[in-house]
Amino acid sequence: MRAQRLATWLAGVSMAFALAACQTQKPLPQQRFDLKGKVVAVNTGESTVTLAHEAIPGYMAAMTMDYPVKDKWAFSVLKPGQTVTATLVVASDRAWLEGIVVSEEAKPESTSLAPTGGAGAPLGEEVPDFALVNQDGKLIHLHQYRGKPLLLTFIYTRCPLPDYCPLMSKNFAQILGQVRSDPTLAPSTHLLSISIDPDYDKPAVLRAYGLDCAGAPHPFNDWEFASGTPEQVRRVAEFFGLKCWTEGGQIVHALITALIGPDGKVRQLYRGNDWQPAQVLSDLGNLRGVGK
Ligand SMILES: [Cu+2]
Repeated sequence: MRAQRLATWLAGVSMAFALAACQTQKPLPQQRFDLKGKVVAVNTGESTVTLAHEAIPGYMAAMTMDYPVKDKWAFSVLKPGQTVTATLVVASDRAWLEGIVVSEEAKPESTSLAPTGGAGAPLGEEVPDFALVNQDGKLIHLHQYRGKPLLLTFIYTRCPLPDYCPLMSKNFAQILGQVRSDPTLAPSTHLLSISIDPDYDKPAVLRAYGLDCAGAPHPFNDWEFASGTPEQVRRVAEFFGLKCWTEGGQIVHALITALIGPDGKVRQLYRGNDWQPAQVLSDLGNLRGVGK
């Protein structure tokens, strides 16, 4: 374990030198922060660890999120309930943990931290007519989008990690750009980003965020940003199997994106953050003519 940490550290040092050498081109893109928190879940298949961590002063509030971990040993050593320290590395388009050290073993009662998010709606399941409130403060219902494909995801505007919510919004912007320029997709695709931080993401906040993401001239015609009461958001999140709840004031946070057909049924679920816009566009293309 120690050898691996040393190797990681050395790799970091040589990278710092390499970056310093070409500093005339770009400023140092990586930031590193000390992190302390509790392991909530170990997601071996996704190579991530769900961590409920303390605040990083000046950078991010205490929260619970999935973090990529590159050290393979971590997945046989880490267990829910352990207290760990680590370095959070934030590069321009991704973030991950390095140098994880278990500072305290799990106490028996701490297993109650384990996430309870369900498996999510099976493909083909009809999506209920969930009600939400959009960026204009207007009540929306999911059934109003029937007759066209609906692509929805979950975000929150304050999310500071570039490969989580900001990446989802970046992907959506890319998909929207394609949809708008492809006459076979354009008239009939709607995007919806649902905030899991309803206390902070009021319509005005979502509107400002959406203007940044969706672009002119009619930013909200084909991409809306919505939230609602905590109960409304919880019900939608639960239906799609999003691991998401608050605990001690912290946002618990995974990622899921869903493609709903014109018939109002779940067509695809894209979990995590490694799905590509091209994949969604191809799935959208396959939906052409369905349910008309
Ligand atoms: Cu996020």
